[in-house]
Amino acid sequence: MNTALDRAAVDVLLANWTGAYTVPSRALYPHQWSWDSAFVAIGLRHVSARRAQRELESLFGAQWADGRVPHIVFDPAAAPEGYFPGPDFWRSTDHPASPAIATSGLVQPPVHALAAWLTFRADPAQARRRGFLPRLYPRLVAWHRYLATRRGVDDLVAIVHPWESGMDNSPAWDAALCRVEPTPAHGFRRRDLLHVQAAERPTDTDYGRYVRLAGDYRDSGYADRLADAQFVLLDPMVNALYAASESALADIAAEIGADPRPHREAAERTGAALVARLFADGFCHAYDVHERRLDRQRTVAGLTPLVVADLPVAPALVKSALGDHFRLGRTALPPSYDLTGPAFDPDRYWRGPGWFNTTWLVWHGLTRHGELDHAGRLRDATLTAARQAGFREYLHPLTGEGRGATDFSWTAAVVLDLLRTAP
Ligand code: 9WN
Repeated sequence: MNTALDRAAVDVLLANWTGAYTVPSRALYPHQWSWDSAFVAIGLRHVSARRAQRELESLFGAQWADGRVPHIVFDPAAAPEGYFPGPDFWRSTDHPASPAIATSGLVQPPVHALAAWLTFRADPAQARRRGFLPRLYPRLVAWHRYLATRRGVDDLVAIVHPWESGMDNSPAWDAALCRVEPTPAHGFRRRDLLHVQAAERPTDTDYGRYVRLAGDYRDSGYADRLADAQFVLLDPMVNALYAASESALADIAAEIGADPRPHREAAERTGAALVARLFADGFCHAYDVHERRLDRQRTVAGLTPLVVADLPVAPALVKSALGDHFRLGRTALPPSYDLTGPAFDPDRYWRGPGWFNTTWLVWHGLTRHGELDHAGRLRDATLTAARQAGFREYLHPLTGEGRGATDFSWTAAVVLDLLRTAP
């Protein structure tokens, strides 16, 4: 049975490969997305280590001169009306730091160094022959430097738009978004609703606010003046991935003969700040920098700090994961938002459905902390969910019914990784 699932996952990755990278979904997302490519590389390395390297190299080929890795790299050959907001909205090529290819100006969670290290480990001899890590390392360092300097808030990294969290309409952003005046719905044309039912996507009001924030950021020249920005949040998942990726950068540095110490120290500093600032009541929460307030709601992002090695609060997070809010191992997939929370909606995008990439992060974190029984049960449940629903973008977390796009790349990739790496 696993052989059929394995073959089907490989087929999705091959079908979504463009020759240089993998689109998340042929219909809904016909360009390259930043954190999608990192998850794709983690799965693709089992099919072709070279292709997985290429996936990351394509993305970093569109890195800006200021170090930012854009959240979307547009395919110049794709129809401009295929995705909104497209190149005409972002106008990246007007900016002196942007590459020649059109991109967005926002970023996404920094999973890349972790993905690069796992990709290297899939075939070290071949990666060394191609000079994969020596070429990528300076780019990864510049990316992290951008986050630390332009987005840094006391050893943590801030996001300036919900899209930067990867969990676009998470209830953790509701309070901050309330302060943003939405662009009226007649001011833009959504394309996502051509492919997915409206009840499974963000609302028009959410979109109006996303467009307003992104447009203001663009009009500031993508300047990262955090004091003036309307939305400045510290997200536990972004910071957990930053810390885990700094640890991966330490491993990469040691492999290529560079100094790993600054990366180990950065990982420790971010891990400690994450606990000090974002941990409360057995859970990690988002923090609103302007309001100086923790949002006490629980989202799956608050469990992902398990990916940080030696996290002192890991036992508390495992306990929270097993409790009534997430029922780890007793749902089809861990929900993206608290099952008992006031905003829980099992169908709508990041407000309840289970997602495979965040599930992989929780699984990876449990494994890192030696919680092998829980990790094994989560893996089995995830494979069952994929067998039943196919490689959907997200699922009803309790029934396991598929939602969103079909043949979704990171779903196939992380399922493949669970099949190939776990015992
Ligand atoms: C906006 C591509 C991306 C993911 C995000 C997910 C969704 C985009 C959208 O799709 O966001 O970036 O149009 O909804 O929320 O995590 O990277 O798969």
